[in-house]
Amino acid sequence: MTPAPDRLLAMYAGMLRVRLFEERVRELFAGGRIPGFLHTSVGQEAVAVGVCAALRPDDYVLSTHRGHGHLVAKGGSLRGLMAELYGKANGICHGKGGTMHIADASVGYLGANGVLAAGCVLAPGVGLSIKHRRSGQVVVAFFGDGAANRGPFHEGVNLAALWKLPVIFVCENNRWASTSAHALSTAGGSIAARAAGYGIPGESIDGNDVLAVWDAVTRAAARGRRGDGPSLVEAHTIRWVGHFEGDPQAYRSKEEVAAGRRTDPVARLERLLRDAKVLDDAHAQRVRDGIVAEIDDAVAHAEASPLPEPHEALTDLFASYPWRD
Ligand SMILES: Cc1ncc(C[n+]2csc(CCOP(=O)(O)OP(=O)(O)O)c2C)c(N)n1
Repeated sequence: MTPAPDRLLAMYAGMLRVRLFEERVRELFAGGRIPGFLHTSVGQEAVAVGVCAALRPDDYVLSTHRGHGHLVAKGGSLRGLMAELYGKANGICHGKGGTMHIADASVGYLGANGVLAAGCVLAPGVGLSIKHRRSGQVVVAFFGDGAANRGPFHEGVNLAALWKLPVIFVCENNRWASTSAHALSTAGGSIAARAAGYGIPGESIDGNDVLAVWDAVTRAAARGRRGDGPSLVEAHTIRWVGHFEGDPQAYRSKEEVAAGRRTDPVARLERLLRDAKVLDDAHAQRVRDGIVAEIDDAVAHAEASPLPEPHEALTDLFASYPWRD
């Protein structure tokens, strides 16, 4: 199955948007403009974009500590996200979520999460709500290869499989869990193969091929919407940058990172589009210029936005319950 040319172009622009956004975030962080501690997803764009391109706008995603790309791909506003990373009052969560606790329910982004594999146990809850409402939606739980070795992954997959919930578990296997190599920390080798233990489909795919990701998630979403239950997709990709910004990466070689860059998912789709005569130099430049202008605007907006007022420190921290007020 191959998407129409306009959808391919949208995937290309989507990946470039994530790439350029994350690269700008890295620069801003290094220059001291963005506070705190953050993880970027440079190199992993095909997973975020391939997954979200296969979803409906009203579908949900549960993200991770490396979640900017997931939010951008799900349709989150660059202005709102950038201002949030700055901790400013105009951010999506009014500056109180930051990189690791941002959420934007308006686009179905139910939250980044600093707790590894937390999305795997939240997803069955979301899936149960979908099932009760018979809304035909699906929910994606993103998690890393390191997170797949935590209990919540197994608990979440078990429950979703038992109750046939419309959940798609998407493992972004970028070969490293912080400083721990996948091969030295993961029994059995394959995370996708763990699906068999729960009686659900598990697929291992090239996560640097946006079309392979889109195809696998399109099928998993159709299965979820039919009421047949969850799927597990293991997308093999590469983190081009440190685990966190400022990571000296003493645990891996420069050659490994250089080899990773040769599998560039953005350049790969660009080549395909150029070969198919769907994209030429002028068009590619227009796409890039448009994205750069949008990022410039998001940075200007974040810089100009105020910090939250001290008296607002406790506002929006707790959900309001309809039966209370
Ligand atoms: C429950 C829990 N344990 C430990 C950590 C600290 N920690 C943050 S990121 C990370 C590695 C995560 O690796 P992986 O799941 O593969 O995701 P990646 O960082 O590669 O995207 C660890 C151990 C945490 N955030 N949560």
